Amino acid sequence: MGNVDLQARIPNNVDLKEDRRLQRALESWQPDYLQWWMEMGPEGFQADQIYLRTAVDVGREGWAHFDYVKMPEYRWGIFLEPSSPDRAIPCGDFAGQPAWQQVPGEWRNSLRRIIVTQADTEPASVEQQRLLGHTAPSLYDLRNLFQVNVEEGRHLWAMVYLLHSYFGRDGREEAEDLLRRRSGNADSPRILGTFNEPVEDWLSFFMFTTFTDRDGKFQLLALAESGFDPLARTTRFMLTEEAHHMFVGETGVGRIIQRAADVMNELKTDDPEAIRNHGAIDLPTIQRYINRWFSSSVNLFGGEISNNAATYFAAGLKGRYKEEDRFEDHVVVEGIYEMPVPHQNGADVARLATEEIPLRNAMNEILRDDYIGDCEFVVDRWNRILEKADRPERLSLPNRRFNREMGIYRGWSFDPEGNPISAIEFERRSADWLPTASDKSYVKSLMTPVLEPGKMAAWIAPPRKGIDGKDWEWEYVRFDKASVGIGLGAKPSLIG
Ligand code: BYC
Ligand code: FE
Ligand code: FE
Repeated sequence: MGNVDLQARIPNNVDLKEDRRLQRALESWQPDYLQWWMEMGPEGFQADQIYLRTAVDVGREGWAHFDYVKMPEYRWGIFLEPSSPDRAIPCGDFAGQPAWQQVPGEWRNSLRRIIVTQADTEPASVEQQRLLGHTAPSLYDLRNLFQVNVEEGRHLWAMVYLLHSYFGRDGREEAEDLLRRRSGNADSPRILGTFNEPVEDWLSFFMFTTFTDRDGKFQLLALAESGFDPLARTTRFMLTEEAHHMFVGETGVGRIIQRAADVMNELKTDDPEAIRNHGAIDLPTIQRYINRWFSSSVNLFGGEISNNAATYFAAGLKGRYKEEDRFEDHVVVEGIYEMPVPHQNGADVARLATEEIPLRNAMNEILRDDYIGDCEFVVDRWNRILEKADRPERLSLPNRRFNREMGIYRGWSFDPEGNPISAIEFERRSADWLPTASDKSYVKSLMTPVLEPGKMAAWIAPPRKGIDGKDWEWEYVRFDKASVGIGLGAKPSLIG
């Protein structure tokens, strides 16, 4: 593998110029990608100068280069972590054998399917977020949104490189289909549930980048343990970018909580109506958004008891989080996972009975455990904000069984503590637990753009610092004079 070629049409560190066929295939996909970006990428800001970081190297230091760029001119590239020549398959039936540098024939379809599923989420998230720029609370936040968007675009490139490079003709067809499906489209939706749900306001965006991008983190961590070495190496580099997405989400929600706490202290009340009248978002509403986006993201780990997951592990296609460091037994033919499984109870309330599931079949649930643990840390840090503000209120994660649409808990009702309840009871309480129409319309009513340097919307506290050593007040986006006024509504603060 060569050094980084930044001058090439497609920047890369995979010696693309040595493989003319592959280079031609990717260069012919590139204009389709750009067309998709113009149609489905951030609406209304494509001519503006955004202060973005671009990947220029994969080294521990200095891989990121910051500068103003117009998004369509962003240098989307292909970057893999360096290979280690003696890497072995970390887990499953072939643990210890040399890692695959080519696709193992027997698992070609499974591997393609994993890569396509991963790939599909990347453009989906860009589509879900495409209108948010119009309602950004500040230039700092606008810039962060676009940073996330261009990097999700690069993640699509990372997966398309694998499809083109290792899966021949069907890989090229899959790559085209990735630009054809559309988030939320009835005829050709994106593959996984959460990626078809609208992200219409910034509270949802910050919840999405906290909880849904964090599913991305854990799925990528599982793929980083793949015995198929090119997949492991590309996902390892993607993880370095993912960290920023979760930072955007966690600090975004944190700043909304901060603002709520400040207003409660100022008004000396916790009455949601009073908080709203003061233009902030009350904590019960924030809790309902946590419940909604966490429960949706928990679905993304697949079924609790899964033959697919067992196959992926056995074949060494996916490992566990930190497979090499955290486990002794990497083959896992023995061992059980004790799982509460719902049973019919005569009534429509589930009866949970513990069942012993062979570990390999519980791999989705094992990864979900790690994910939930990580989410708990996030909520702890949010609660520290309340603690520091001398507030008695606390936020929490709902139980994993709450509000599920995939897996063994689907079709049953549970309260946020995970207790089985009837569907009628769930219905009766759902306005306490999930965002209501009035929550949504209140949050939407706050979404008026603030796009002048140094200003911040009133429903969210400013961040402690900005990006790349700058203040948060800095001009992270420079609007193209010619386009101001064209997308009216988009940049009202600049008009007149
Ligand atoms: N929605 O054995 P099962 C990210 C399907 S996020 C709809 O339970 P399996 C990002 C499943 O395909 C990370 N369908 O599941 C974040 C199967 O279909 P078939 C994305 C679902 O296969 C933010 C059936 O249900 N990466 O990167 O063990 C912004 C039963 O399958 C869902 C990956 O997902 C769902 N939620 O596990 C940008 C990694 N869940 O066979 C980016 C790759 C399951 O009946 N994917 N199904 O047709 C995988 O490893 C696995 O496919 C899954 C599912 C973990 C998703
Ligand atoms: Fe991604
Ligand atoms: Fe992400």
